[in-house]
Amino acid sequence: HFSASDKHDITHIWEKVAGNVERLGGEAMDRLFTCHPATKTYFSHLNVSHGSSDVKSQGAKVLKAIGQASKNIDHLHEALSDLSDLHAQSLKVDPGNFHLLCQSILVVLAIHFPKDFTPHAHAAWDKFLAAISEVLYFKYR
Ligand code: ZNH
Repeated sequence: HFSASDKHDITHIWEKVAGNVERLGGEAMDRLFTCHPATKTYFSHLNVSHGSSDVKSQGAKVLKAIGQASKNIDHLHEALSDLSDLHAQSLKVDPGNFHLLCQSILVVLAIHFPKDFTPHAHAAWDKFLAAISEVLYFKYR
């Protein structure tokens, strides 16, 4: 359900993110923890303070997974199957939190790539991140 132009916008912005996953991912996690402090409880074993290396490495992992997903956009369930098991079975992240992280990621993209982040690109990325989230909490049911 992604059009050719959705895919173009997703890939185009991902290529700019790819070389900078620690910084951009860390920023997205920082925004998540600052705006929604309750989300920090899932990471109580990590150092969640602003700019910590744990925050950067967690952010990098999340963005890399999103980059992998962008290359498998027509079969996200298969591509994210292991990650879906992890979130459903071990981490048990409340599904309501996914939307909050997606918002943080969109804000980071908008700030860093203002020219590329057109309304169409915004819509495409919103749809893409929502589709990833859906796969990650699909196995809860
Ligand atoms: Zn998650 C982990 C992705 C969301 C919580 N994650 C993780 C990882 C990845 C991810 C890749 C790593 C894995 C391994 O290592 O193997 N996530 C992701 C994505 C998303 C997410 C893509 C969306 C979009 N998560 C999320 C949320 C939350 C979470 C929302 C809450 C809030 N995760 C988590 C945790 C973990 C993870 C807790 C673990 C950490 C550690 O290190 O321990």
